[in-house]
Amino acid sequence: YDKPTFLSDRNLIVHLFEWKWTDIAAECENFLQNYGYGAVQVSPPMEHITFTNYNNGNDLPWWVRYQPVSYKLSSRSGNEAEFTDMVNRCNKVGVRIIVDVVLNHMVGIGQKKGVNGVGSSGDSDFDATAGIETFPGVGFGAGDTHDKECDHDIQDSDYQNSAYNVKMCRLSGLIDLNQNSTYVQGKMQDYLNHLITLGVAGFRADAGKHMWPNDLKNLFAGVNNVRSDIFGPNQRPFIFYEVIDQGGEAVHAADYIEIGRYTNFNFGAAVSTAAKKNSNFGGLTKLGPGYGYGNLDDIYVVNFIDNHDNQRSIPPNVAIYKDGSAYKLAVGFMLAWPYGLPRVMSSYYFDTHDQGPPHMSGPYFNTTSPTFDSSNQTCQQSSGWVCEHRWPEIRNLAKFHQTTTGAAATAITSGNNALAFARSGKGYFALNNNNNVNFNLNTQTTLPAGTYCDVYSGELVNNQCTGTQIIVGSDGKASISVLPNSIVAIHIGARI
Ligand code: AAO
Repeated sequence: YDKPTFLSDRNLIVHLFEWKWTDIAAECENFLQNYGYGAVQVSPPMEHITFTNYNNGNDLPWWVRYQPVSYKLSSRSGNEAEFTDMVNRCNKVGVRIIVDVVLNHMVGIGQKKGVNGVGSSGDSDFDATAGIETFPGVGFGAGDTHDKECDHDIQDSDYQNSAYNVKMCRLSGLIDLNQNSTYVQGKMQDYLNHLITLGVAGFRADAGKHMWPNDLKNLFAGVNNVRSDIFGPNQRPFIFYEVIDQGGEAVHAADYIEIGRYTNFNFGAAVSTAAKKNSNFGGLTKLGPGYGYGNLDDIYVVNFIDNHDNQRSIPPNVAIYKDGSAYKLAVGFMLAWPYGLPRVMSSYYFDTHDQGPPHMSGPYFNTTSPTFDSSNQTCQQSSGWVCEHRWPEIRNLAKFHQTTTGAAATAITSGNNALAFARSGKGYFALNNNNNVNFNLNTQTTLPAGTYCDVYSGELVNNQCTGTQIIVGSDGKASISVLPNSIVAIHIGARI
């Protein structure tokens, strides 16, 4: 399950958080396929809770997507026909769909009110017999939960002290399903197999930390291979588990590596700390297996700078789109440094934690589409979508990532808040995180002689470089001067 089911030179995920299926289909065709993005992580597609009167009826929080009501493909992002069309159109241009699957739980126990008309005022929210825990759309009831083992919330101290409670109790009140039951497994397998039949490539298992690895192993063993007409014969779905483990936790990320990859929160934390100038960026050339706690082998990790949760922490402990050049440096490094499978975050602008995606003034459920600047391909701020994945520096480093696939990091230089390395024969990357001094290199690039376009300060447009040009001599050497808080990146795909 740890092998990405992507095209071999497109080992890069973009999380199009809260995008609609129709917009993702167009994005695969119009943009992603051209910049080396291999897969889209989509928001949970199943039927979810909804509110009619949230924020006076003016908004619907994004996190309703993490409260399943049934496994019908009907959500704020679109219906089953639209989902299917998206999967088909993205696959056709070599971009895979990774589905965020919420298997740990159903809705919040306190929020069952209003779902299928159950729990109207007067009922106790915690009274399972009142139908609060009944989900006729999928066929789950109170007996399919962990209520017998634990019918209260996970406590903060459980994260350090009790793996049992983390897995058996409720994650912020969410009705906790029993994945050990063959009946529950069967319902989930039906859902996952349905998605596979439609052509998806794999799954992000939400709240993986809160499920037992052995239950997950049995659950996924009953899931079909991905479609052979798209992926070739005998391919397992690609699966990664959301497990937050930065040390000191009762649940370890390493418990999950037999059954797929895990989300490596250490990576974004380490790179962000450097990008925010709280550690020496030059030290990150050691980033890989064994760096800090829990950075395991390349094949076990999905790396990212920020995700949809921690970009909303106050203040975020990672770099996010609001951090400008620090964010570009962090994401740029992730895309250039050969470790793990990277995932680029793509957001909408937000001011408050719960704020939902851009939508019509009413009904709130109608998410609006990104609009694009025709000259530089970025998303227009007025549409509400940030689209970090389209920022010139990030999209061009995504191309760098693609072009340098499989090439080792060599000629590594660790400077003071600066670093540089070649991707043997394919590219050269240098980063300067100082405020006032240039980072000057006279260095072996490992590249063939020629004039290259720095794809951070510009890009090749009709074979004209809009940024700095770097000349590599016949000995492979070049003089490179990296400006403060900037990057120079050249690769064989952007030679003039
Ligand atoms: C909503 C409401 C709640 C209400 C609930 C039920 O906000 O007030 O009680 O409905 O009615 C999302 C939202 C939630 C939302 C939920 C359901 O974030 O606000 O609740 O949808 O609508 C833990 C889990 C992790 C989870 C994360 C948010 O382990 O799985 O919390 N992430 C996923 C999704 C997320 C989603 C869910 C799961 C639920 O990505 O979007 O929730 O489907 C420590 C622990 C972590 C723990 C965090 C936060 O982490 O180690 O396991 O994550 O705390 O509790 C440093 C530390 C690290 C710490 C981290 C973050 O890095 O080193 O240990 O900071 O603080």
